[in-house]
Amino acid sequence: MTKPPDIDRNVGSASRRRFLREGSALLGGAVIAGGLAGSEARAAENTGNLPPNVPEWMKTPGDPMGTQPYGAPSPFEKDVIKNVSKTLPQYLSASGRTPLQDLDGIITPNGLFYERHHGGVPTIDPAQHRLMLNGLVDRPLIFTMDDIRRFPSESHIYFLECSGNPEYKKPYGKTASDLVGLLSCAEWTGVSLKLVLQEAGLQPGAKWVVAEGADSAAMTRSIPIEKCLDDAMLAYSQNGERLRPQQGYPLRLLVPGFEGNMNVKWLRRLHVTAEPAYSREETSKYTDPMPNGTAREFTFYMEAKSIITRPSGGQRLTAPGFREISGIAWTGRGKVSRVDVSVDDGKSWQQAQLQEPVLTRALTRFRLPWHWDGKPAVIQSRAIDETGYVQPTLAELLAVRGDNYVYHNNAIWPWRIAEDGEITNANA
Ligand SMILES: Nc1nc2c(c(=O)[nH]1)N[C@H]1C(S)=C(S)[C@@H](COP(=O)(O)O)O[C@H]1N2
Ligand SMILES: [Mo]
Repeated sequence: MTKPPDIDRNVGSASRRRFLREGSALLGGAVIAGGLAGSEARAAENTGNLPPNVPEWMKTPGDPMGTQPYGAPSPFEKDVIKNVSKTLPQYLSASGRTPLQDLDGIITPNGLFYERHHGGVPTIDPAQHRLMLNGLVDRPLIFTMDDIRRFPSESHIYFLECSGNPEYKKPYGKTASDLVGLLSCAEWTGVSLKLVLQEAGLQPGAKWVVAEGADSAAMTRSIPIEKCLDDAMLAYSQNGERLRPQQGYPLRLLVPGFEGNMNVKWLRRLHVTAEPAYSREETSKYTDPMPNGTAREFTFYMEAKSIITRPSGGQRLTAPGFREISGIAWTGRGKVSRVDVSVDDGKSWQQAQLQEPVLTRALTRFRLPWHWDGKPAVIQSRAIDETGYVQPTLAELLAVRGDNYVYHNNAIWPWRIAEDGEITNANA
């Protein structure tokens, strides 16, 4: 894979100013034109809520405090929900995707955090939950949740992504959520796993920590000791509040940048060993058969990836003019160092602006001002991470891995924009 040429940053900001001027003129025109014809405007007109009238919601006091002791989104946002497959059975082995195309910034609200589970979502009483730590340690220990919370805490913003995102054999989704919605990002609070392991004392020969969940799947994964002594953590909170049941309440393992599956939820046991467990999830699953008959297993890190979330599949551009292209990029290897965007089907690329701060193993938002001329276009983004790795096209990925595998698909996802503004998946 070749590295794209560098593009002068100043070009982007100069054209941004121009686009904004043209865009606001155009937008003004569109609002006036659509104001009389649009059905939304008609409905508003009927209720007399548009200027110069005083809207009805100003004429009486609003709802009293206390009708909603735990806040919820506006009823007008009722369609911003998890994307649950209607064709798959959604009980024991289930997934719900984050509606990435409807979100801004980099943090996923807890109610929209993607979920993936293999044995349903257990209802765990934290008072009866225990974490066992045994195997190659000096002192086997059992922790209550109170014990865990007595350790010094830390908070970090990390993304989490399922490595079946999307599964290779069905890259035919319509929306950003269909394609890469098994991806979310939160601020996690918990305790460094290293501290907890030190409390028990690691014995020589300790090379792996086998983590087991307290769900009916008893989902089990082996984590290399280097990661356990680095940035791995035991998390009990997510965006400031305790974990949601779907995210592993009351305690989950977080191995930042590693494939989602290794982040064992409802964590009940850490077994320190010399060898990996070769559990189901690290042999028959989450392993990629290669064209030469071997298999890639224990791949751990999620490679650099990005997607344009706005404008994106399922949305429609209503008029030519200024558009901000916005999307997210991430890499399990550290920080995103650059995102390039192409608006001409990959013929040329421009450097997008990265929203600060750019954090290690967190989502990074990128933006590029754009003027849609009303003609058919293919837009796409590619992420480059701090190791120099460049996100591949689907064709490049297939050339290396063949088409006989389902996990770890980090290909570029281009969107096709038709003349009427309709946006579809250009890889499908
Ligand atoms: N105990 C347990 N841990 C689990 C799972 C599970 O089914 N059981 N699913 C795994 C998979 S496949 C993924 S992608 C992530 C999903 O985390 P989330 O549901 O919080 O998004 O959790 C992992 N940890
Ligand atoms: Mo997963």
